[in-house]
Amino acid sequence: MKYSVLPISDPEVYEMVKGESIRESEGLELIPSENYVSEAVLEALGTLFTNKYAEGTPGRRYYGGQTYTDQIESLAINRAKALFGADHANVQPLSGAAANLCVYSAWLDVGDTVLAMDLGHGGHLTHGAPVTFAAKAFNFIRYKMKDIHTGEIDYDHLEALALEHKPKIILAGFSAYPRDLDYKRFVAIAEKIGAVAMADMAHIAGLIAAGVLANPLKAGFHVMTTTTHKTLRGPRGAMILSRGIAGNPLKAPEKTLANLPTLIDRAVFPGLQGGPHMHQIAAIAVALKEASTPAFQQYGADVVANAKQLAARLMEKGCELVTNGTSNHLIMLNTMASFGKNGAEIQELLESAGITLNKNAVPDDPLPPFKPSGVRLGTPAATSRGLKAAHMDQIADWIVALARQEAAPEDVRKLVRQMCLAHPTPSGLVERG
Ligand code: DSN
Repeated sequence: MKYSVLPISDPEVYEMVKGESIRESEGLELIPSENYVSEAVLEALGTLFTNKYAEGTPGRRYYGGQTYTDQIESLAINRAKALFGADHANVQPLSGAAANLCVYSAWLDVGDTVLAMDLGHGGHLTHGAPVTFAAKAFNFIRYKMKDIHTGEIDYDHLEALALEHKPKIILAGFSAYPRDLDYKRFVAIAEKIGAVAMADMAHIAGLIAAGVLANPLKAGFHVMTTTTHKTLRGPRGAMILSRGIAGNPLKAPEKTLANLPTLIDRAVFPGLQGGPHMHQIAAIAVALKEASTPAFQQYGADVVANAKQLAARLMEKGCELVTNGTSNHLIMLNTMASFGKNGAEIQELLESAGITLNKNAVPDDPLPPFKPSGVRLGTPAATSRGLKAAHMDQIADWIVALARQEAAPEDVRKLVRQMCLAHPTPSGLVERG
């Protein structure tokens, strides 16, 4: 990408942007929640929609001058609804954490109970980890995997917890779980107790859009949150998708399932957020169009095929993976069991060879979060630059050789750079234009 004004007006910032573009171009990104947006998404993100305040929803704003903001937000909403088969979409949440909090505050009263996946078994911080504000306001109880070797959720225990505690929300979703969920089972349990079935699909929204993984809304979930920047390959941001039609958000409706979309709109604004970031919404609209193409369906299939190949090769080399493999885009590698090194050591070692992933706790980890027993890695970004199965084998071999100190980081770094330069990122290097 060419920059003509920034290098002159603020060379300090320009040098940092350029440095990041070199890091992304020459390094191998395996953090499973990261990806590379297209140049079209980047251009939309850099538009003058950033100048505009637009509190409210299309057609019902608190400020004037909304001709194009109404158009762009309606376009993003309609594309989101079509792509995910939702009746209603709110594209204003600034992040996944905000989106989840908006759903909690739309449906729950302080002290109400939510049944969610245990953080240590793959759930997410925003699903009520004790350090969060949500955990102060609501009562979170936990379900887990029945067997960490297969990854199967303990659905019988989940049902028993639901019947005993009568949660108002049953939450399906994860950020460190390498398998798929049985959404119909979640819905059946939620129906027994009249709970809202909520899915947080941040990690796999792109795979759902591509038709590679099941869509919770189609299985009967009431509401689904997602970020827009992971497998979905859009800008940072989030959406809340639901069943049912929204009414006038200016009037407080009764807390019924039929009113859920209106309750959500009111929870986003004025409940928890102010003005939406319209430049971000413009870029989300572009990403949603890209995600509705046959090329994106192929991308989703390739992400999962690559992850399965990477997992298979790591296991062939003697590595221990949580659930013994993957069914989605991510892999949980137990580095203590595989190499006798904690996740932080492996993260640092691989980074010195140009490979980025993140340290992560493994289920029921005896080690602390800053030095946990494993790492989390995945294929969304590597697949966006066109890497295929043979590259996955090579990457697994590098990881194992580095971890076992059979290869020098500076040597691997050169090979990583070569592979990466042969498969450029969508926007490539930042240069003066
Ligand atoms: N930070 C994201 C992840 O890495 O999974 C989720 O919030």
